[in-house]
Amino acid sequence: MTILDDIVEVKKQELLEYPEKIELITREKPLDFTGSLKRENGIALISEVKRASPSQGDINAVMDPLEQAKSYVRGGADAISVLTDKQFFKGSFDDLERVSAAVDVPVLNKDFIIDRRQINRAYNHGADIVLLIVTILDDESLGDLYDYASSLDLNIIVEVHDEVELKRALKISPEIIGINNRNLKTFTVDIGNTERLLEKYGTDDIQFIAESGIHNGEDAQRMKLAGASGMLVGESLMRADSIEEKIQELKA
Ligand code: IGP
Repeated sequence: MTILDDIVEVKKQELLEYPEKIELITREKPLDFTGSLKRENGIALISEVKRASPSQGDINAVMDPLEQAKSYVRGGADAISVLTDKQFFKGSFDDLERVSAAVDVPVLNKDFIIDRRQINRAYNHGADIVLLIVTILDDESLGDLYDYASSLDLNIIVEVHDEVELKRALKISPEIIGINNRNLKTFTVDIGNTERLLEKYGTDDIQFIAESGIHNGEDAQRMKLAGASGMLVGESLMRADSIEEKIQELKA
């Protein structure tokens, strides 16, 4: 059993407690995220609100997600990611809702989605972007959840870690693919992963986002040079003394 198996098991248990149907609320259309990725100069930054993680334990337990997100936006973040998994990341849908109500950039609901009802929940709590992690889905559910999230006008990041997953992702022709530099089964992190996959599969038809393990300006430059349109950064922003300086360094 890997930690990822444990997480998916907990998600399945949680889903047993969900109502059979989660009604969608009436809300404004999700904000477009692809626009900020197409920007000619520079690489878009998705800044993550991350209290804790299975690999790091508590990262920053004292911060207020709302204040953190506001600092990210002031610093120049193009989007905010909010973890809603409770057991492993100490996040919540309340965090998501408070953040999305307070910022005017797109907000990503970071969770482990295996069921349409989780997408409804993300939608109802103000998400503009959802994440679909290829390794926890079979082809059929990946296609189904992708189409369903698209039908709600949500932006979708299809997350892969290796070549096999990337090939599976390409079959559904997604607009955005996230390349996770962290192997969720072993926690090994290597930003060379984005470089290797983009060297072979990079194309202008898809916006690629480099995820995880990006700590400084040098790492960010490597991701940009590799051809990433965006990057997702959690830990190093959560631990930064000055968020604004860190963002400047990453986006320089
Ligand atoms: C952020 P980091 O190394 O900067 O804290 O990573 C983000 O990429 C990471 O939290 C993440 C993640 C995920 C977490 C990427 N994909 C899927 C949970 C599930």
